[in-house]
Amino acid sequence: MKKLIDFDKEGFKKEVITNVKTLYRRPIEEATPQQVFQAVSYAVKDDIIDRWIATHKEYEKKNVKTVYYLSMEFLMGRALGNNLINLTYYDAVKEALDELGFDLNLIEDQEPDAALGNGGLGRLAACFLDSLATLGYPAYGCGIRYRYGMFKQAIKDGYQIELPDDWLKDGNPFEIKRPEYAVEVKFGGYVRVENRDGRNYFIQDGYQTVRAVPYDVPVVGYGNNVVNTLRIWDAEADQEFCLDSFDKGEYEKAVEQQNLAKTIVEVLYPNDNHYAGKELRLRQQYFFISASVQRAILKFKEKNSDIHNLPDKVTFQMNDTHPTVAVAELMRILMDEEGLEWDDAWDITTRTCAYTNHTIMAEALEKWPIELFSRLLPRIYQIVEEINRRFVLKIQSMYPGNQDKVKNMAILYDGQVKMAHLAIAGSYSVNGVAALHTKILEERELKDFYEMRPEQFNNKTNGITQRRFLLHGNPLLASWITDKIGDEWIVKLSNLKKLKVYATDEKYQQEFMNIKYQNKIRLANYIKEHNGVDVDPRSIFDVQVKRLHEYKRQLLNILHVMYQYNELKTNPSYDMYPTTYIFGAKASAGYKRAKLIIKLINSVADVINNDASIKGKIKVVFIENYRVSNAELIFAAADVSEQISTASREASGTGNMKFMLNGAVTLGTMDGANVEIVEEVGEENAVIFGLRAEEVMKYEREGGYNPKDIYNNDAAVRTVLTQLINGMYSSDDPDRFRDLYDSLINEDVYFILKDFASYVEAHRKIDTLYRDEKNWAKMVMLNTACSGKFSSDRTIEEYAKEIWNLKKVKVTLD
Ligand code: Z2T
Repeated sequence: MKKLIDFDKEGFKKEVITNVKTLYRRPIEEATPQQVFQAVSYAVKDDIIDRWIATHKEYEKKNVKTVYYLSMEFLMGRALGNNLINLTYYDAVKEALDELGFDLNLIEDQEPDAALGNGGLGRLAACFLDSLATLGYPAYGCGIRYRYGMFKQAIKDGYQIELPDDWLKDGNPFEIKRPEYAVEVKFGGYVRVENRDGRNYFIQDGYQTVRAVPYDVPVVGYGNNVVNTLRIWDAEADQEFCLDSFDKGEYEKAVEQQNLAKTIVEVLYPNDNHYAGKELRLRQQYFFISASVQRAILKFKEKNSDIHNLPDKVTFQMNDTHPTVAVAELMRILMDEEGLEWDDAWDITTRTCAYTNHTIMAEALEKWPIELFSRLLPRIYQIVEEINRRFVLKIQSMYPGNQDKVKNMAILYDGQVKMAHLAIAGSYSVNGVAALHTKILEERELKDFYEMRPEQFNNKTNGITQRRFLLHGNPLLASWITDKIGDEWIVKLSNLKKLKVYATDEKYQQEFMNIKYQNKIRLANYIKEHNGVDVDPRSIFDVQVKRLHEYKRQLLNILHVMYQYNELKTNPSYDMYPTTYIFGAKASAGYKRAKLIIKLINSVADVINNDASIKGKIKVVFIENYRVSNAELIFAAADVSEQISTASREASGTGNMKFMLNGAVTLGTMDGANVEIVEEVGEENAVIFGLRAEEVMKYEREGGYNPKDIYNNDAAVRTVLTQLINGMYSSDDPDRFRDLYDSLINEDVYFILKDFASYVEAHRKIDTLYRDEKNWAKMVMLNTACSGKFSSDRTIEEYAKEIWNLKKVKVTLD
């Protein structure tokens, strides 16, 4: 498999030298690493372009069905290394650069992450694009070209500071602006009716318009010449309108127009699993959806004469409810521009749109005030009203006289537009992202919708791409695996099961654990350089990296660290294996409690890391600015994977899969995809604790539980809680963490105290297991060996067959 794509090393070196010369008028010896990065990227792009053109020629020739993955977020990370990997000449380029006197790793470090996403949902979209291209499925990713992506996190005095992510400042060598595909998007104004040939047409007037201009980013498939497109939209002022305004002397209007365009794509909202209800966010949604859907229809019409065939050629997959205005926008285009009647348009729309749900967290549900929605999108609102009217009629005919059903399922209710209901009404498929999550949707959250149309519901357990998170992120393990079982795992991860036979062999155990050790040294060096903290690579690396959210329970983790520290200090017989607790997490800028938890973690780190009396048994490290690029280092170096969400709350999780793939043991609750991880690897090769989802939901139905019972009965818990408010970790301000204390004592909605004892026990078990070196090695090797299911290639095959009905395409270069 290695030599899938030819590589001309001398030619490549020449091209890099030429690029440095023409871009910077410099000889290669004097080029900065950033300049070399640019020069190498342009050389790589040259190879990509031919395949990109060939791919689209093939798609057009075959007039294939295409999926449009509509997403507000694509958390792509860096492109250069990934593109080299997928072009199958990463090692060759490394060699070529060596010969020119540069280290590819350092060159890769010059590239900013493309952080156009928050966390799991955005990274999933990026993994899906990688798998779609690798499997040869025709696909577009459609999103927004945010001027500023996910903020850069700095830690100052233990507090999170948000800094702007100026990711485009040096230019983005891989993107291509496509002004020839620009379209207009209309906001505001009013709707009037015009009668033409005896049919009423609805016309939006008095609107403001924004020009949507696409930038195309290549998505390279692994070793197969396929290059798909991520199309991200930029907003520009409408030039003609502006000129017109200048003529009339309406200078202010013109400037206003400029600003409207600029602000739309200015910044990614940094909320994970949280709906903030900002008008600008709705503008962003309609902006990229209108542009994407318009362009998709125009493209369809180039090759197809009958709009009724749209569902045979196009699927719009909506990544959560954020793109759900697509349902109404498609209706608008079909009726107002293609001249179809309602029933026809609705039939086409509901055979073209599909919806993925990513959370059951109530605070994430999008419910737009009708006042705002109708003012910003008057024609779209009219259409939503009619969708709702007909949908409510359907509910009433199925459940005569049952007002509860209308209340629970209507799209318009209580002065709000409920986007999830619109998404379900307008889609032919509704899927959850892990088996447990889908079950909870069917049995609880979306029960009424499931009962109305059970065949609409399906599960698609998430996955991750092994190309980035093993082949690129963990080169030592990748080549060890290839030595053992060949390299087909790169495109067929289920092959990893062939590693099972090595898991009990001492020689191979040593090789595997030595690779883990090398990766721990690599991470220790990163931590030393970025945190100034020394960590011992021989200690257990216990890692929790993910967005900071109460339901993910980083607080449970750090409370346990505080507990262990107490044991070390007060219990002479307490013995623990040296452990390094590693955290990485961004908190949404407005999420006070989450930010306080970050401060607590850093405060605990300060105290414990500087207490010589515990002889380095515990170290706590908070890795600043956790993101895709440093995640690759972190997963490779982890021994223990903390997946400790309150059961039922984490829809799937995908970090859990990246840890497993890289040979870490899951310490987790029976939540999201953890359930399936345990199913694959076996209970004895994971450490599971805490309430089960059923139990959590039962408590909730019965009004919660009483955390004071635990406070009163568990002395260790009492001590730890008291330390939140006695200044032990906040001597300058003993009340700093009182909010956390109060929330735990009074409500504890995430069952942290309830699960505490069980979590302590789980950690004891990890400690014991780790000391048994051979068994531990076997466990981690089996985790890698059993992770095949969690490739996004498997996930995408399921979407392609069961939802999208896509056909694979082969691309050859002539
Ligand atoms: C997000 O990252 C997720 C769900 C959301 O619901 C929003 C965002 Cl930004 C609206 C996550 C889930 O929390 C996680 O469990 C899941 O693995 C991931 O989406 C991908 O499905």
